[in-house]
Amino acid sequence: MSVRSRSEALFAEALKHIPGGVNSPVRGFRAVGGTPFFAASASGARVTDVDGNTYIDYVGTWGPAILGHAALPIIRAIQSTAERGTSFGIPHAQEVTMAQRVKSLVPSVEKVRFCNSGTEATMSAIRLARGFTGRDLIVKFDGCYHGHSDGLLVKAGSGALTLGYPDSAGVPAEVARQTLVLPFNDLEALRRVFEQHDGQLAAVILELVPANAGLYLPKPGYLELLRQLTRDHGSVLIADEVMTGFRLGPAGAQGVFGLTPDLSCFGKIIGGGLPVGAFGGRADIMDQLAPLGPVYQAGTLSGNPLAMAAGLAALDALQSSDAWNRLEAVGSELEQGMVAVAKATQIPMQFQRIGSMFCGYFTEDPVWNLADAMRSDRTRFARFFHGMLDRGVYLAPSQFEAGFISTAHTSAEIEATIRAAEAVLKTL
Ligand code: KE4
Repeated sequence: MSVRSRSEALFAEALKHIPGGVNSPVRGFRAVGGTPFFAASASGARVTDVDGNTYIDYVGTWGPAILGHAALPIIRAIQSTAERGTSFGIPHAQEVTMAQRVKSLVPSVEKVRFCNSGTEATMSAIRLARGFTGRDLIVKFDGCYHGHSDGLLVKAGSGALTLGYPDSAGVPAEVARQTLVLPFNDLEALRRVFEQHDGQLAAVILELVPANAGLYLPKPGYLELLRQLTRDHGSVLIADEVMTGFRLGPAGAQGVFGLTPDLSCFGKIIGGGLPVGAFGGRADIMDQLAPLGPVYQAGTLSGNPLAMAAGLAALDALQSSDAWNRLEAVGSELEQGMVAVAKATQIPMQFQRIGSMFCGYFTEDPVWNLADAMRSDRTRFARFFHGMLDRGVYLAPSQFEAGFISTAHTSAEIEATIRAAEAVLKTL
């Protein structure tokens, strides 16, 4: 059992000043119980807490740390950029370079705008789709999380689901009514919503790989039907790739599934760990944005030079190596090991993975949607989480989050993780 007395003291102090002691709910360990540890430093595949305990990290600051923590190219890019100023609020070359880079990697992006979070990206994409179509209704899927803007905090995933209130207080009923929520992977529900609201749907927004209720995949034909229906009915198809973008491959999940959305949202990796968001896609839609068009969107720190430099350093490192293939290989090694130890210990676990993203559900059957995910044994998950943490492995502190592997994770980390899992599963 790791000693975490300094984390406990810090958390007690944090609770006096910050609601719930955290600046983002899912960090608070509410779903798994216990006190969150406080990070002191992180390097490569590991994070070290203020009590000196070191953990193999499968959260990776929720996705940005695809190169592992404190990756030298990113650190150097931030240092050298900061010496010339940390923010201008004036156009600068790096934001043009980053825009060119995003377009070169994601063919569906003809124009792109940067902002400061995934929430801003999806909120802005929705406003843009409404401005472009002149329609109000949007469709999302239960369990999908797209950040915390009012209209998207309806049957949301991630922390909202983890803490048990996917419909947040404070969202006006008339706003929530503009958001229709469907079960994911339900072809009939898709057809029905377009029949019932023909000509009224401004947009459909989705995670192509829902990873805020754990992680599950689109069934064969599902994305193709969605693309066909949105095209036939003049609705904007928005792919939320804040987590999957530049992680599942150079063109993210849309590259893996061969989908061409109208707009895409990004974040995380393209900031190299600094605050960032982006949304982009068809030029005829993007050009509706101010100052060109009537849809307003803005941000003091949008295109911040430090975030652009850090993000470009991350993309340079990914593109100049065999990173995505290595992430797939290490992810496959983890999956094979976890499936084997779950089988050996006869613990019902569905280990679901795509590339370097994964989730282990404690349930007998495969998970294809939120209802399936809700059938998993979260009490068992909480015990597994703490057992792994005590053995030096930090998983996402919620059943309704995905895990992330970085290029800093090697077979040594995977083997240590599998050994820890085998020991913990025997205690469940
Ligand atoms: P941010 O506003 O947190 O930068 O991004 C919101 C967002 C949008 N879209 C998707 C698919 C996302 O996963 C997120 C945020 N991801 C969560 C982790 N599941 C952030 C962790 C947190 O809320 O602290």
